[in-house]
Amino acid sequence: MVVLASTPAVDHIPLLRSPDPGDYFSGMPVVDLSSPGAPRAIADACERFGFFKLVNHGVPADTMDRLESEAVRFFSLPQADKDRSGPAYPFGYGSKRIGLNGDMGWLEYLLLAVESASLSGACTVPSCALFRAALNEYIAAVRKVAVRVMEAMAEGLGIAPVDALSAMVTAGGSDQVFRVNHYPPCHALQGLGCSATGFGEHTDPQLISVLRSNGTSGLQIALQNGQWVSVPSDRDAFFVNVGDSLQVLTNGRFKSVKHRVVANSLKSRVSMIYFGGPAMTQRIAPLPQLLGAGEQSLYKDFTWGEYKKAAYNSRLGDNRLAQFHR
Ligand code: GA4
Repeated sequence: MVVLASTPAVDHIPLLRSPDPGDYFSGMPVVDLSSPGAPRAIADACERFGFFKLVNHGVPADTMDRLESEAVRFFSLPQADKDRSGPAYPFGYGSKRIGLNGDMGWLEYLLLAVESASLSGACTVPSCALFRAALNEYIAAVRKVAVRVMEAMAEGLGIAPVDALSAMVTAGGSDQVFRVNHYPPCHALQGLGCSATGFGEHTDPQLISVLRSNGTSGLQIALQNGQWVSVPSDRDAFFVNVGDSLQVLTNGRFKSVKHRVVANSLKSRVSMIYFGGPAMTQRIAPLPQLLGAGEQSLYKDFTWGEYKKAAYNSRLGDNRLAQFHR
């Protein structure tokens, strides 16, 4: 493993090799949310990859651009100002440290709580009114997209009611998180043929994650054969991930996708991600409508609260679902 020479602010960040350019994800499923074929295409992509690109989602470019510029403005503040918005846990500004168990990445971020369709009142960060307004407008819009996608998933799976999945994130007490990530360019690595880990490989514990980024690439996903492929960036589209909880609800039919972010040596990457999770007491078990005759759950029974606790006790790259397999 190569390790960056340490500077006062930068702890040791593990590096990884850049993939060959040929490793771009050529077969990426692209779903048009406005098309009648969307439910089938979404279910198919979730079964094959646990991941797809979503276009014609209806969120105005303005809503996305406003949040991006507010985020860029925030991350350009002097470090001392940003640190006043920390620590990241339970919610706030964080830099380089991910989670509570020693994971590191070449990024800074804001981790924010969502209540219903906007920032939770308990989340006093960020304090800037314009940034908060941009976040609230974006969160309301992206959450609607997540709900429409989950309804389409139910339709694609052929289950009723249509809100069998989406009701878990719209229910009172649902555990929704929003994250704004900034991956600064890692100039030190320019021309060295390797790149810094922005966010190490992991699966998302929730049901669904909806990501939007600026035009800088860096996101990579693992295909089911273990091959890593780079996802070409598209600032007009969303990228949707199946999370661990949705894998369990579908008894393994949908796959939670392993993904990671590699920092660029020249350009900043800014991404914003909505994570839709259920209420703490929600039981996470295969939906009865999806179990065939005599089909057993592949997983032990657990609640989202139990799974979340286990996730926060784990390292980023751990296979968190393994301990819940029957
Ligand atoms: C991955 C998905 C979300 O970004 C997140 C992450 C969380 C964190 O950054 O605090 C976790 C990670 C994520 C999974 C395992 C634990 C918790 C870091 C970590 C090591 C906010 C989430 O909910 O789980």
